[in-house]
Amino acid sequence: MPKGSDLLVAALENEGVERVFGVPGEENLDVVESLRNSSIELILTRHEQGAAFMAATYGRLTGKPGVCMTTLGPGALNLTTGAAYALLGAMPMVMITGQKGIMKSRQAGFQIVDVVGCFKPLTKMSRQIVSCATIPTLVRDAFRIAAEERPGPVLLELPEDIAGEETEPVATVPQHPIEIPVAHRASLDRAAEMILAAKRPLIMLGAAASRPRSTAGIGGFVRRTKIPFFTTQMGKGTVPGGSNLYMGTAALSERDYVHEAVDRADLIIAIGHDTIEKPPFIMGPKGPQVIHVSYTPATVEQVYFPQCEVVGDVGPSLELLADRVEGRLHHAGALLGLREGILSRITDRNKEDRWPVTPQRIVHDVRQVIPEDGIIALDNGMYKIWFARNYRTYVANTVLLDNALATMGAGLPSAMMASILYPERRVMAVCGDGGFMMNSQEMETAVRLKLNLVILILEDSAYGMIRWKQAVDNFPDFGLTFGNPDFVKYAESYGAKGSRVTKSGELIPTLEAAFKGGGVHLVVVPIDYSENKRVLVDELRAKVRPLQEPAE
Ligand SMILES: Cc1ncc(C[n+]2csc(CCOP(=O)(O)OP(=O)(O)O)c2C)c(N)n1
Ligand SMILES: [Mg+2]
Repeated sequence: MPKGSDLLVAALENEGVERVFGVPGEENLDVVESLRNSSIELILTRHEQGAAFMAATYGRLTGKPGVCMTTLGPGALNLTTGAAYALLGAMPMVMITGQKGIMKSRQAGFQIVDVVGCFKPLTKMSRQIVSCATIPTLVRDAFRIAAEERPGPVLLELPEDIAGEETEPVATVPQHPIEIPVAHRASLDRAAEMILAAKRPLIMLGAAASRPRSTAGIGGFVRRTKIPFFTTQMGKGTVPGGSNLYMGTAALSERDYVHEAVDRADLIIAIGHDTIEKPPFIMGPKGPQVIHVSYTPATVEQVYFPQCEVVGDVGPSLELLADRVEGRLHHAGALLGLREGILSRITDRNKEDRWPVTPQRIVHDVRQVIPEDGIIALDNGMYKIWFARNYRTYVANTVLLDNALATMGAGLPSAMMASILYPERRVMAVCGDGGFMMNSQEMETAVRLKLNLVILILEDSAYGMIRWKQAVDNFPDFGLTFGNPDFVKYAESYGAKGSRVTKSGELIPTLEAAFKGGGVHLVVVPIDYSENKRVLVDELRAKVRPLQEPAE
């Protein structure tokens, strides 16, 4: 007779799950045994956070929920940051946590916290499984809820006595395809009218434009309308940045060079914008009109209140919108004249030999060694702004960054997931010396899995982004510096390779050799963060004047 855990694992197989990431506890041992007898691989990580970041990234890259598993109490609580990462980032993920038996209580309150309650505000659904008979339906529902728009995490708690209970066989619930409705004709007509009336239109690609199902239809819309576009940090790559309509990426909310175009636009077609991102521009009373095109309605915020919404399956809806305006747009390229100026000022000083290396040069050099389909996964730190702003992308989801929860510690695990999914592509994690150390133990997982992965560490011996903000706000320099391990020896102690860059001209050859050598290779390079103030504060303040007063 099957056990509850067999039903759970059969239901996961029914969902096409290939891997479960996690750190099991004794309450998960029946599930571990059922996994041993299944087609699903159990990937152990060295912290539950790593498992959650990997599962969430699987969801982000495939559109199908990634799965992670932990024990009760302490293990489950270590999933909270990963749950929030998936919730804010709209990444489908299923978390399975253990629990003490619910029919008898032989250990009183030992290790018991209300995990289901804890995860209610961090998930789309958080449920305890209370009987074997409901396992197939609950699992089907969990996967469906996690994957449907807006995607996100769900949690199923499986108590150990239900997991170990022998039961009659219960059939799995078959999957069926879900079609998303296309936007209503009236909203398409209204949007078309606004686009036809615009004198200086601009397209913005946001986070939901990067969903695997989004990308084809959006490229078509940009090509057919010939309206120039910019992206948010999480919208990079959906339409090639090499396109002659690319105006830049809004890494700051205002007063960057790209805002010279944004501030002059009279209409912004915001495709897939999700207000969990740090605002790419700030709507004010006198600002441009905004059309919100996405799978779900806009969230109205002080800084984002679109006047028109086109809600539905993004690709097909945009096709219908393009049908209405194609060939009738006389001002499509009105803002294109600003393009050269914006892009050339961004690449300023990106070949300088200065030591330590400037952020601009690091972005430039990384681009040289990453082919168009190669993937960089960023942790969170000051360099994220430089990469978002300066790194040109050609393929969707080739810059994995988190401008939603913006947590430190996800860079390495998300790169590991990309490397597992795309073993033939170059994958690099880009981390600060602070963020890397938050999940550096996953180096062991990466070595054990024999991944090919380069980890680039930008060393300033500080929580640089906060130190920068401290300086910008005129606080004294205090409390934000630290020491580092010898990163080369640290990598070697894991059985990985390690290299230190000692002059700026060495960065490209060191990275190139690291990729060619294969395996896990950590490269550490000192970074000169004086550029943060020189460019992102002084230069922009002097050169970019907003056309309108920003909203309060
Ligand atoms: C888990 C977490 N803790 C704290 C922060 C706040 N924070 C944002 S960036 C940053 C500093 C990052 O330092 P590092 O990784 O060394 O990158 P750097 O800015 O120095 O390049 C901190 C502390 C955060 N985003 N996430
Ligand atoms: Mg740092």
